[in-house]
Amino acid sequence: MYLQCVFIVTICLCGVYNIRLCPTGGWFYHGHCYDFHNESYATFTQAQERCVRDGGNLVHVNNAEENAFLVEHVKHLRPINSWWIGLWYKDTEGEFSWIDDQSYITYQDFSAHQPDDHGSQHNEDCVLIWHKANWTWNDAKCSSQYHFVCEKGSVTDLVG
Ligand SMILES: [Ca+2]
Ligand SMILES: [Ca+2]
Repeated sequence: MYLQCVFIVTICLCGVYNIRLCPTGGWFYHGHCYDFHNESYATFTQAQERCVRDGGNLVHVNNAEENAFLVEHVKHLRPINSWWIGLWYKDTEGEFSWIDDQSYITYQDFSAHQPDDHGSQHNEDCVLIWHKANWTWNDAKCSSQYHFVCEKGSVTDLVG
């Protein structure tokens, strides 16, 4: 009975949010699987290492729709905190780039007055979805610890 209820509730919630689970765990969205890690806190590097170990990368936010999918999840997960995404200031070329394919940003959702590099003190080189500004983006210190989201390739990669 308990399991039946869990199953029905899961089906209903997934129906409402138009989401479903990946065959290997995580949330399925447009052919990719997403793992929301809120069980612990990690630095940007630790987070990326964990994502790579699981066969993915820190999430590459390609467009507003994918960003909305992420925000819809993270704002409901507890404890409330910020979430690393796969965007960082890898080098001194003056632009943020995505960690999975080194591409520069075409879409971004930075908060007002961000990125600010902490008042130009040059110590904020990694980007997160910021719980303190309605889930918009902020550049933060890479050594700070937050939750994080991993994104894994296509479903055929996962099941093939
Ligand atoms: Ca993506
Ligand atoms: Ca900042």
